[in-house]
Amino acid sequence: MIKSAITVSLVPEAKGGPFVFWDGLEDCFQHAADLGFDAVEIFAPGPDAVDRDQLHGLVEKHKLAVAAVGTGAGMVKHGLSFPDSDAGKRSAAVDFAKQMIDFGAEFSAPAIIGSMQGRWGGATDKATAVGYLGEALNELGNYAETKNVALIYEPLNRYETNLLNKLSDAAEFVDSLESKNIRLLADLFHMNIEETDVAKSITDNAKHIGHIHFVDSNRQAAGFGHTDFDAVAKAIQSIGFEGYLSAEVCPIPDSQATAKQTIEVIKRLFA
Ligand code: LER
Ligand code: MN
Repeated sequence: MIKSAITVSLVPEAKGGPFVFWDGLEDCFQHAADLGFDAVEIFAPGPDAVDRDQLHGLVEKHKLAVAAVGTGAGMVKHGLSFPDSDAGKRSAAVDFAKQMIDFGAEFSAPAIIGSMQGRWGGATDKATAVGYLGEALNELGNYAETKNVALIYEPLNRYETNLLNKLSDAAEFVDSLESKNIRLLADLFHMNIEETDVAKSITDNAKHIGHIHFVDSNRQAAGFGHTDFDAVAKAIQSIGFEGYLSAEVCPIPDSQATAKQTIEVIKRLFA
């Protein structure tokens, strides 16, 4: 069954970023439950930043799941990425991601590798950077498997990474790795920039997709931009997707309107 999720950022440095709620876990869980979401996706500053007892309590109280945990703060807050030319920083990046996997796994939630994939440049050429990324994903995919969660890898648009931008390139890349525990994140905003046909890319890469960032062309809530959501929803249904449609969306005009619009569109399209 398709499930819905809404995002919360606990990272002040990410202000202006595509997260719906910004006022803490309690506020987000309350709104998510009131609106009828199934889960919350958490963007946290680090593995120790969240009071885990509080989070277990909120999950229990509101009967909501944790859909996924983002690792982007590793990059945004700590400057860590897998292709760093400094070996010490590469290994710190992998350690950070492992701790985020541990955090997510405590809530049966996968960790997402997005911004931490970094970029090539300077002392590091593209092939070397892609090699470093592959080594990290492989290690993290195997590590996540021991914790009974998948690892989610997210290709980003060209303005955020110069490594892998399209779903099909990312699919080929993860197929070349030894770990078979890596699923792709189809972020409809990045895909709007990079793919020729978003719906076709979803069906073409069906077996790899484990998570969806459900967002319109302008990074606002579904229906506030120009994405053809009838075609996208048809593609998502045709592949038998059973993961989360998670609203990683800018809160424009505000968090409440964004969340309400998202859940209404999901209910209409996937009734
Ligand atoms: C960044 O643009 C993004 O889409 C996030 O999901 C990456 O962590
Ligand atoms: Mn995303």
